[in-house]
Amino acid sequence: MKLTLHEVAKVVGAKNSLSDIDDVPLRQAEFDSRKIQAGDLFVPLKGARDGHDFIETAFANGAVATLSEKEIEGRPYLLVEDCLVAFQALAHYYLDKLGVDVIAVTGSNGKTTTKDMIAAILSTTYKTYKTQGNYNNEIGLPYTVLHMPKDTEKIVLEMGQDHMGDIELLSKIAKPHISVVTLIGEAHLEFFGSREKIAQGKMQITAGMNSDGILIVPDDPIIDAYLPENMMVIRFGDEEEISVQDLQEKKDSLTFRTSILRRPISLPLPGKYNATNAMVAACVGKLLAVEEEDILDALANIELTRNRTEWKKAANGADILSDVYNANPTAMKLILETFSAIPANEAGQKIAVLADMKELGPDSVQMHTDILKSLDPSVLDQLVLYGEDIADLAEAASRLFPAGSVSYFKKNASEDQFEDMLGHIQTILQPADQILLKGSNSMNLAKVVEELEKQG
Ligand code: 2GN
Repeated sequence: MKLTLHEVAKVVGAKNSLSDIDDVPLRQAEFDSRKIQAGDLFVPLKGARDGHDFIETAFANGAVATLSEKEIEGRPYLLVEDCLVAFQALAHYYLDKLGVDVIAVTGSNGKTTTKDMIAAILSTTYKTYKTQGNYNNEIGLPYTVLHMPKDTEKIVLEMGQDHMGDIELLSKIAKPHISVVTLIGEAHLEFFGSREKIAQGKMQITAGMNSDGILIVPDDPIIDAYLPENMMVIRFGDEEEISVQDLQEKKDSLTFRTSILRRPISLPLPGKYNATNAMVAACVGKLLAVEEEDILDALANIELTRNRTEWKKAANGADILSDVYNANPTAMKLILETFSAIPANEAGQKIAVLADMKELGPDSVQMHTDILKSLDPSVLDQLVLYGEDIADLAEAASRLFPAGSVSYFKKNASEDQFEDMLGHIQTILQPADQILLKGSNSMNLAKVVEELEKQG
C-alpha cells in the first residue's frame, strides 16, 4: 500500500492530534486481526463481533496503528466517526491517487467468470488486478482496492448486491469507467422480491460513472427503464449487434463467432452462458485496445477461480448455496441471513450444513455457539453440524429446534464422521430443497458439494 499514516489521517478526517505519532509508511490495511503483519493498519469493523475488541491482538501481531471509533491509551490510532466509512473513503482516495482505470462487473450468475475473463484479457497488455474470492461487498470491495499492487493500471471489481442501494454505494466508491451487467437473475434465488427490483439494483452500477463511461448490458427489456442517457450503452444478446454466432459446443469446450472479433473465439469451458461471458469480456478488451490476438489467447487459456458463493444445482435438482471461503463468524451470520431470507421452493425444505470455523482463538466455542441467534427454527427445516468447536452449538440448537431436525457429526484429532454426514445429507436432500453449506476450507464441505452435484 502506497500510503502513510498521516496521509490516511487526512483522508479519513481523524479527529485526534497526531503530533506525537510518527508518519510511518503503511504496509497493508486489514480488518481481520488474524491477518495483521508487521507494519499494517488495523481497521476494526463491526461484524458478528466488534473489531474494537481485537485491537490489542492486532498490535500484538505487529500493527503500527489502528482506526478507532473511541479513544485509546498508549497506542497510535486515528479517531473516526465510523471505521467502515473511513475504510471506504480510503479506497476511493487510493484509486484516485494511483490513477487506476476501473472496470466493474455485476450480475446474478456469471459475474465471477466474466470478471476472471476480463482480467485475463487485460493482463496480456496492462498491469491488472481483480476481486479475489467473494470480496464484492461494501467491505470486500474497499479491501480489494487497498490490496492492489502499487503499479496496477486496470482493476476489475466485482460488485454484489444483498440489498437495494449496495451497488450504488460500490459504484460511488469505485467510479467505474466501464461497467458490465452480465444477467438479471431469477427472483426466487435473490431476496429482492421481483426481477424488476433486481434489475433496478444492478443498474445502479452507473451511479458513480461519468459521461465518459461505457455501460455493457444484456438485451433483457427489464432494464430498459433504467438505461442512462448521458453515456455510451452497449447491448448484447441474440437480436443485438453483439451476439454469439455459430456456437459449437463440445463436452468441455466451445467455439463461436461474434461481430467484435474477426476470428472465432475458443474457450476451454462448456455452456452457452460462458460464450456470452467471453463475448462480453472480449468487448471490454476491444474497448481498452487489447489486440485481437491477445484476447483470443487469453480466452483459450482461461483459468477460472472457483467461486464458492454462487448457487449451484444438485444432481437431484436441489438448489445448493455453497460458501466455504470465509471462515469467520461474520461471514457465517451473513450467509445464514441471506439464505434464510430467500423463500423456500414449494414443498421444499431449507437445510443448513455448518462446519467449524478455524483459528478463532480462545473464544472459539463461544463464537460458534453465538451463531444460534442466526438460526431460526421457523425457517430452517434441517440443521447439519460438523466439527469440534461447533458441538456446543449443536447441543444448543437441538433444544431450540423440533426433535429430529438437528444432527451433529464429529471431526476431531481421533475421529472423523465425514462419510456419515455425507450419507445423512444425501438421505434427507429432496429435489425441491435448498441447501446451504458453510465452514472453513479445511472442513472439506467442498467435497460434499461435489458429491451432491454428481450423485445419482
Ligand atoms: O463476510 S466477510 O467475510 N466478507 C469480507 C469482505 O468481503 C465479503 C465477505 C466479513 C468478515 C465481513 Cl463482511 C465483515 C467482517 Cl468484520 C468479517 C470478519 O473478518 N469478521 C471476523 C470476526 C468477527 N466477528 S474475523 C475474526 C477473527 N477473530 C475472531 C472474530 C472475527 C479471530 C480472533 C480470535 C481471538 C482473538 C482475536 C481475534 C483474541 N484476542 N482472543 N483474545 N484476544
